Amino acid sequence: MSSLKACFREKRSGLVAVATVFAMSFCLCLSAAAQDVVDTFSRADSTDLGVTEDPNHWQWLEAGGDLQILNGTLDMPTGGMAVIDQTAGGTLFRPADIELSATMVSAAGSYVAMSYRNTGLGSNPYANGGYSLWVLKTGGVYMYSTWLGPTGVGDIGVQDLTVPHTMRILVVGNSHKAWWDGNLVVDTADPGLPVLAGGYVYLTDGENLNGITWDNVEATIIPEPASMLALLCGLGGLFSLRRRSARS
Ligand SMILES: [Ca+2]
Ligand SMILES: [Ca+2]
Repeated sequence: MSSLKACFREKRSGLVAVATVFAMSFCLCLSAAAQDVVDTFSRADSTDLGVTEDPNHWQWLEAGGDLQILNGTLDMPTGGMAVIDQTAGGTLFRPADIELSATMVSAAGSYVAMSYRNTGLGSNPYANGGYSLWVLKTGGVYMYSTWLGPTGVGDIGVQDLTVPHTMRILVVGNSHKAWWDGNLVVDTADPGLPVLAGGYVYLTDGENLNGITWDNVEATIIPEPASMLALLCGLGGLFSLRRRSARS
């Protein structure tokens, strides 16, 4: 009888330990997921960009030009730059691994670009350390890395950039992938990657364009592998304990 009690106590303390690990891991992942950015710019026309629509309310920083909310979009003049900055509580948006997407229209139709993991602020993000993905109207797709320079990574044929297109970027470690209107157009690795410390996300007009209109911006921080591993271990431990309980 006493050995039965001891066995029960052991099993219960094991369950508590695994549940604690699981809860902590789950919270870690939730805190990462809670850093989502969503903005459809569905607010009144204003030269003040305000904050994003997700519950975090990230601040938009005008890093170049006078940007404005116009007809439910973010309207960016030549040389304009918008940066997702921080929450009112001071949490910084400086992800390393991220999924990023937006709809964009280029008034002059020359090219469109988004920058990420950028190490500095300023009207020319290419002068900082960081990455950008461009699609040219000629159909050339380029990935710019401070460490490798502009690298042609695809050709998708002539594009009419004066109508809305969607760019989606997924960067994890040194893997960079991009989709254009839902089609995978970049799948490459940057062997020169020196750091994974993260950086700013820019919506960029470049220096010699004629304005871009942005809409439906979404950004999600990809949880660190350590958090994911802890979550999987927690789940695995819970399931194995349940299996053992069911057998005995
Ligand atoms: Ca403004
Ligand atoms: Ca909109």
